Amino acid sequence: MHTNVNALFEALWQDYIEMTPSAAKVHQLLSKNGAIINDHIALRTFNIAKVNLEVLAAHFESIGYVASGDYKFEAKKLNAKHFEHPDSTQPKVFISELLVDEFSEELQATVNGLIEQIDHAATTADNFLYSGRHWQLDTKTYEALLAESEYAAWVAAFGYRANHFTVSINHLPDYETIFEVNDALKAAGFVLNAAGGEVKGSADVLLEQSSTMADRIPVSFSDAVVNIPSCFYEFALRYPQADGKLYTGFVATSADKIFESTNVNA
Ligand code: OOG
Ligand code: NI
Repeated sequence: MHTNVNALFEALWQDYIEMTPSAAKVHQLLSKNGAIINDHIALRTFNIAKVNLEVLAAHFESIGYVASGDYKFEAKKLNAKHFEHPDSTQPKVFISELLVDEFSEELQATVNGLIEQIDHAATTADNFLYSGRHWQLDTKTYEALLAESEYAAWVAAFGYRANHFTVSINHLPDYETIFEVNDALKAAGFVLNAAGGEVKGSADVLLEQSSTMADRIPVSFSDAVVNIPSCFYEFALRYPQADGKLYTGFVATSADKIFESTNVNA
């Protein structure tokens, strides 16, 4: 496991921009007058003991991150937690896991078959969180997963890596509102996730979020190379709580729609 927070995020970022060609362009567009501060990153996994949420979380807990919120997504059959670092300038981390046992016998058998192919030692290696796929996958299996769960298909195709980075709008000198950010993105030709409206949340819930639709990149399956949605970029504006500090949690009804930024049939 990494011992240095910055080294871990730098490695996650390098992998993420390889998966997400638009991210470097968005980063450039928004960072004209200064560095970008990341609000959070997100990772996805299956709730199988070898690779569950806790296994991913251990990589962050070992460098000081603390579990700070629990979320449930009943329709998508997902659980999630978010983690915070004592140094509040470090990105928050949102980790979700698919409740595999709530799906068909076929999906369970497929996912167990993928996870069995991972070398156990790989899950605690320095690079696990940006190590990608550890298994063979053919297009038929990908399509079968997709029919039951967009999320399952995404993890099967991409494995372990940041699903998105999130720009903190609070720290962008040139933008006051999320609408200004969205307008700049659309004017530059980026496509936003409109599920539930382009802006998820509101000042009332202390968090507004928007995201691009995931890029499509060529992915190698065992039988073909196919363009499928990879990763996306998110934008978050946080509001102060009664105590004056910015809200640091997530909003499940908004997150539910952010997940759809990697949908294939969007
Ligand atoms: C996570 C979706 C939720 C947020 O900021 O609410 C999320 C995912 O797509 O893996 O990131
Ligand atoms: Ni997010």
